[in-house]
Amino acid sequence: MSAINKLSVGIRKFHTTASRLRKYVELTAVRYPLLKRGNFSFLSDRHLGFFQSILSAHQVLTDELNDLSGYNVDWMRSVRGSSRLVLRPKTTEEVAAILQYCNVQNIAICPQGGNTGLVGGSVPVFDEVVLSLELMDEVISVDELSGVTIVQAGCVLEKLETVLHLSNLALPLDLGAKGSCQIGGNVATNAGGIRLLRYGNLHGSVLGLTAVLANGQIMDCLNTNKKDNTGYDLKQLFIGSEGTLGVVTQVALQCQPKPSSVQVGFFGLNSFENVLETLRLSKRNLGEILSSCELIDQSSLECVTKQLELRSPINNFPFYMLLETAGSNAGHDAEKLNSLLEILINNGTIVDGTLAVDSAQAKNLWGLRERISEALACEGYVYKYDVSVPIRQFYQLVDDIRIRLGNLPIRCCGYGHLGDGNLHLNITSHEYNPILLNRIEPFVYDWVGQERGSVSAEHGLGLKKRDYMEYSKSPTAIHWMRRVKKLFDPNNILNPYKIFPEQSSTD
Ligand code: FAD
Ligand code: 2HG
Ligand code: ZN
Repeated sequence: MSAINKLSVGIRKFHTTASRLRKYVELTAVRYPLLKRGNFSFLSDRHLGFFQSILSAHQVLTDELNDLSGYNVDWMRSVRGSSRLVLRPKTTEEVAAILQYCNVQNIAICPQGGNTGLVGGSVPVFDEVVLSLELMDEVISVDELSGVTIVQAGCVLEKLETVLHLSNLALPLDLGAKGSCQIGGNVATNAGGIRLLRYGNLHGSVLGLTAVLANGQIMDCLNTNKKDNTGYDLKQLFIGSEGTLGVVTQVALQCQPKPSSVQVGFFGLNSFENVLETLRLSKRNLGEILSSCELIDQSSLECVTKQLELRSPINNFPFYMLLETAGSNAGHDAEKLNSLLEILINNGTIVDGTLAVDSAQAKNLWGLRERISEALACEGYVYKYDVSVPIRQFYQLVDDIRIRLGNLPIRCCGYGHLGDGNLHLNITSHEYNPILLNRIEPFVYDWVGQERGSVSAEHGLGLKKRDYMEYSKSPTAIHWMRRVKKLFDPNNILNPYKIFPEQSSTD
């Protein structure tokens, strides 16, 4: 165990460009004046004294200027809370002691992982105490034979990936934020990412977890068996619960054999019909080795190349696709990909493209896709929509919103996990513009609702999407979700203001 933790793995915290950091971030309470602070206790010296008595000095941060600002602002720099305290427990027991006390004292808590969430869920809205998992970053065990890996929730995804590679294993999930996001945050958001097509979502890959409930009780669901039908599978409740039902402290993951052969191709296409045909034939011809199928439109590529000074091997296509295969036999995999490409090129579906010859090239191609969010953030304020839509309608929403918005925004672009029907529609303007926002919303949600899509495919609801849950969930489902929340957290101390719309007195 300890051998794993002693490994020095150089994890790159994925960088934030200086221009973004300079951007002033309005307080959430000011930007959203209708939000009302819940009837929670205000932090007192007595409370602080208690936390200082159970944690060491470096686990209790109170310096607003030097320590707290990064925990109060989200990655997008779009919401800002005013917490005066960050607690950094190291063990499940410390988390339990904190929550037990907060529950009795009526202190609101905002659990925080790597703070890469995109829906305003990971930072306080008002003065909630931030409970950061960042010091709980140990890889507890890795079993090469079964692939079962147990890890503390605060472990950064990229560190875990590096450790797993040493045992010839691979994670079942991967995402552009892997240099900063934590496995606990991934579980709490049920993060999707670029491998979901191959391995499915975390409801399948998480074998077990430990969560601390609002009252401080430790719920041990750290199952490591592949099969376990002994009653309700309670761990599933915490996957995607966005810190509102409990704090995840440990996770048991089903990992996969590391593929020995990976191929990455980047292609230009002249129409969305051709995109769909490429998806159809890729699924059919590549079968089990297809590991990613991503779409990038012209505007997204233009943004990522311009803002981050990246170079694309091909240009001037309305659509680009990034295909990846991952398998165990290089010759066999290459044969499959080549015969697919032969068909697609001969029938004119793919016009131009390139195949990475080594891992450095593959990384560069992936950069053109994975760094789009970062590039968009350089343009100013980003209106982000992460929707599931029927695959034939995948791009229609981007076309429709462009017509609707005219030249109000800087850019409307669409990209995403085509193979999973998950579109990332992004719109940018120099700064936050409520008039533009009112042109976009609720239009986008109505559009998605009519298609019976999902208004949040993978990022969750957090603060920003909480009022739109009803577009994708029935009133009965929402009613029972509220009942579950009440059962687990009767005092509503865990991530208040998130996921659920404000309840009217008649609800
Ligand atoms: P945070 O952002 O800190 O928190 C997210 C939510 O989880 C919050 O509600 C928080 O309260 C809660 N939480 C965090 N840790 C815990 C815990 N231990 N217990 C209980 N609750 C907790 N998302 C995708 O799904 N797919 C992608 O491809 C993807 N790509 C991204 C690329 C970039 C560049 C960025 C910036 C973000 C991306 N995201 C993506 C969004 C984000 O990275 C994921 O949602 C990620 O899972 C969040 O993990 P985190 O550790 O940063 O959690
Ligand atoms: C991705 O797939 C992430 O790159 C982020 O989910 C999407 O920023 C976005 O809209
Ligand atoms: Zn995504």
